Amino acid sequence: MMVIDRVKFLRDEINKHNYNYYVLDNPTVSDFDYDKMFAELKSLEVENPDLITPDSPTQRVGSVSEKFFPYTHKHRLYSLDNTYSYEDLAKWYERITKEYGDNVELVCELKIDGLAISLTYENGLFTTGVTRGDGITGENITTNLKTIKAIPLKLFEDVDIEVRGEIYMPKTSFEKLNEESLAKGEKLFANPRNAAAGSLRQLDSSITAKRDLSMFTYTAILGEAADAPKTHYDSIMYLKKLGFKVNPNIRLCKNIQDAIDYCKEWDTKRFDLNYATDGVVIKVNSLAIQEDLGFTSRAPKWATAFKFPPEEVTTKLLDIELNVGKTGAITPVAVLAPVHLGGSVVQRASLHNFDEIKRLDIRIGDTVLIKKAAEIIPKVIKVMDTPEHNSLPEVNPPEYCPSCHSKLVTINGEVNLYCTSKNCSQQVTAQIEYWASKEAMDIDKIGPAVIQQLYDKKFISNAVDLYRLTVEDFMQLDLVQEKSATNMYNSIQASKNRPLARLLTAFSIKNVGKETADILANEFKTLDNLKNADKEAFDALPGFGEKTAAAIYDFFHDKENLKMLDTLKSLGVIPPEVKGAESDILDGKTFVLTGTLKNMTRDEAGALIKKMGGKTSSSVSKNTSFVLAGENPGSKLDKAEKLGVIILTEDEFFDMINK
Ligand code: 0OX
Repeated sequence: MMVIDRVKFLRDEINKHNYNYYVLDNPTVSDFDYDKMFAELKSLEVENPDLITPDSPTQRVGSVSEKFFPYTHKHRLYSLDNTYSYEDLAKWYERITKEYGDNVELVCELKIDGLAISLTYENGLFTTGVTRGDGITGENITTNLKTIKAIPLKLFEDVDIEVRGEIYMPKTSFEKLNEESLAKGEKLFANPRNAAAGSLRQLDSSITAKRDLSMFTYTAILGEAADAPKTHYDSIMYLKKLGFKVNPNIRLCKNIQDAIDYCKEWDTKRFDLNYATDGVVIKVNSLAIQEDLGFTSRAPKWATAFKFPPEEVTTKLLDIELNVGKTGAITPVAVLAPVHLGGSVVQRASLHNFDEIKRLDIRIGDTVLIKKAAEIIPKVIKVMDTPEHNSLPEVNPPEYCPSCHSKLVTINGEVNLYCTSKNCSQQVTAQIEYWASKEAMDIDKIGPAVIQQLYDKKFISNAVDLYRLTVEDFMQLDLVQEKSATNMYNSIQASKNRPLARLLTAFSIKNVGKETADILANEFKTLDNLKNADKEAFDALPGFGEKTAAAIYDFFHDKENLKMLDTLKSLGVIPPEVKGAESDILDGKTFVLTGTLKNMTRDEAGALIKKMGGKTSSSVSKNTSFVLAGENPGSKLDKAEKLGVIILTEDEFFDMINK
């Protein structure tokens, strides 16, 4: 074979594998074989530089530029009108149907939260890639864009075309990048969008090449050829045919109701995706109607965006409050100027601990970026650059408990500060609140306000005292009548025989949450067995570290705690003995559930797994035995694939347990 043929073969082969992996998400070669072919191509090209073509995969690696050059777009990149309301969507559609008749077809696309760019291809070859800029002029970042493997260097047809799309960084890659930066002591990115922007802005494109960036293409600027697509949907299919990566969740809709249904569906499903989205873009499907509708001064009239409630906003930090938790841990809480975030008004955000305050250099009076996290309470992720920041005083960790004023301590080199007083009122009320919570003893008629009153009026000084209260006691609380007093009393009585795992959870032992308590209860069956167990027995349990084992052992060997256990028993708080699992077919197996299951909810599946002797966990690790994946699985599936964890469909899972 001539060298030129071998070079062409390698180029096409590598490009095909790139396309399968980065555009279709369907790997077709091992890393080893890929690297071998790449090295061979590289060395043939070094020997024969005249054989290098612009679409060679070797042309994706970077070079250093001094600056980016401005580039005026041939066709302006418009903005998008947007709304948070379905009513506005209906009004927008009504204006269109008035002119073009009922049932104007629409296309719904997820609005990718990345960076808009424009790519030009001449004769099928990628020539120029430009940032959006102000829509009229952007920056030429072709060299950086060439490193992104989802961007084809050569199309499957030799056409002249300009396309637009969104560059993004997958959520898991963003997290990994931040973990690495943290380890190296480098600056962290606030979100995947900033990480993508920072990666594209590199003058040294070999840095961009190392970042996992991808692109969804959503606009084709087409010529007037007779066989050119006539609808937006067909133009997207055409982009796909040319070799571009398009978002798979695009949907053709008959009318605005279909489009609203799409928005509602993705309002929650989007959290299962491995890329950030901030809304839905709704476009008129017919290109003829699009052209007829035209543009306002800033946006097309034929498209609109439905925005999901924001997950991140900036606001002013008014104060830092100190909270004493049920374990005595002191957590700083941000008091914020109220803002809308993720569909509700937020006034408080978590600051984790004082190391975090120092790391982010948070000062009272700062403007901060807050983010809705998986937890209910949002967190502060970044301080915005403002002129006043430097003149504000730094925040120092407290020395004394804000509630009982005892000296705070650190334990085992942890970052948290602890109040270790047993008579700290905030700590004790936090423990009682947790005892009564849904997760623990589930005393549903006793909330934080009632607990605070009972405590302040000295009816109770700990959770055990709840079981001594009478209906008459409750009637002495503010605004409590006989009926609700009876309900409160009854809900306490009803908690007396909760399962052992719940009681163990209610004890607020450090590091012992619901899942750990489940394991302890299943393993030891009774409180007496737990009291008699030695430290090694706890240490030997799967996933139990030395510290957790010690905390449990110490709890069951503390004089006051043993007295409390006796008192609980005498008051009738007696958990039934734990029976063995109904089957042990899943003994020792840990499952992670993701996506929507057809035949049951994830909670039901979790209960079934436990009944069969298995365990569930919320995150995938090398200790995960199986991932049970339903429809639209999230990033957990990607992680499982990376770690080589076995992925089961619902049917395969049923086959397994029915064996
Ligand atoms: C996105 C996205 C952005 C076409 C004319 C105005 C908006 N972020 O995912 N823009 C558009 O379309 C342009 N579509 C999208 N899917």
